[in-house]
Amino acid sequence: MGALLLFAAAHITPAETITLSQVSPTTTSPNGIYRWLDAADQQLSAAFRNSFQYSQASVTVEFGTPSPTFRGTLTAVGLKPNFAYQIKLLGTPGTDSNERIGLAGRWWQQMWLGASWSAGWNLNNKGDGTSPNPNDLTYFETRDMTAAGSPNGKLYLYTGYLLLGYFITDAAGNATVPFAADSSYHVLWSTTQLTRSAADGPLVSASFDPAPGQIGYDADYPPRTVSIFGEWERLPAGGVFPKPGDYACSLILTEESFHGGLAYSGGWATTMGGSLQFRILATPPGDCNRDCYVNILDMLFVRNHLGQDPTSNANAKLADVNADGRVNILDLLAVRQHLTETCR
Ligand SMILES: [Ca+2]
Ligand SMILES: [Ca+2]
Repeated sequence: MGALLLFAAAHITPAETITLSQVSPTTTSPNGIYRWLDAADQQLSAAFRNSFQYSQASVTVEFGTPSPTFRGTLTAVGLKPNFAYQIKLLGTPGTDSNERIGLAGRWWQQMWLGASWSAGWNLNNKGDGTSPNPNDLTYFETRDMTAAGSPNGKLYLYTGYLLLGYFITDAAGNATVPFAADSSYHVLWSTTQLTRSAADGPLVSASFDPAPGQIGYDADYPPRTVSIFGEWERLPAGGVFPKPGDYACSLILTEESFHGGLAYSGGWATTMGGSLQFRILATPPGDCNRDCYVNILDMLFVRNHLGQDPTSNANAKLADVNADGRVNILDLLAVRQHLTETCR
C-alpha cells in the first residue's frame, strides 16, 4: 500500500497577493510612537526622521489559500534600514476570525470609558504555556459584560492578534521573508537583552556597518551583528496553528521597540497593513506532517518521534496523534486507521 500512497499528489495551494499600505501607528500600541533606532539601537539621522514615510515603502504579501497552514512570503522594499519588524495577523473585533486569531495569539483589551474606548493594553498573563491560557479565561469571562452606551453594548472591546513572525531589513530597508502561522510569540528581544530559551522562536541575525551616506544614517557606526528572537506566547513554537475556518482579517507590520528607554526607541508602532481573506483547512487526524494526506509519510513521521515528550517540541506534539501525552505504537495505529483521509 505504501508506494501508491507515497506518490499521492501534493496538495496544491493557489496563491494570492495583497499590497500593504500605511495604517495608524496606534493599532495595538498604547502610544504609536515610531522608533528611530536600528536593530542595534543606533540612531537614524534627523534628516531621515523628518523625511521617511511608510507610504513610500512597498510591501506585498503572497499567501496560499485554501491551505492547511496559513503561509506565504512577504516582500518589502524601502522600510527603515537594519530594522526589526513583527509580522502579525490582526482581527476585527466581534468577528469569528478575531476570536480564532486571539485564541492562537494575544488579546488587546480596550475599556468603554463612557464617551470613548480607552487606548488599550495587552492581556499579559501567558501562564506556563499550557492551554487554556489565562488570558483566554479573562477574555471569556469578560467579553460579554455590558456597558450602556458603548458602541457594541459591551464593556470591553477585544482585538485578537497573532505575532507569527519577525525579520530585520537590510541596509536599504528591504527584506524577503517566508512566513507561516505555526507559532505564537509574545514580543521580540535582542540577545543582548535576554538569553533565548529552547522554547522561544528561532534566532534571526543581521550584520550591518552603517556609514554616512547610507540610507537613514549621517553617523559612522562600527560593524554590528544583531540577533533577535520571538519570546513564546503559546507553546510549542512551530506547533501553534490557528483553528481551521474562513478568515477575514488584516496582516500588519509592527516596529519592534525592544522595551527601549532610549530617545527614539519607539512604542511598537504599527506601520503598514492590508486586509485579506483566506481559508485554513482542517487536516485529518493522523496527518502529522500537515500536507493534507494521511499516508506512509505520516507513519514515518510518528516512527521518527517515538518515545519523545509531546510538550518538548512541535513535531513530537504532532506525532502524538491520539493526544494522550505519549508518542508510541498507539499513534502508529491511529495513523493507520485514518490512511487515505484528506483535508476538508
Ligand atoms: Ca500527511
Ligand atoms: Ca499518543
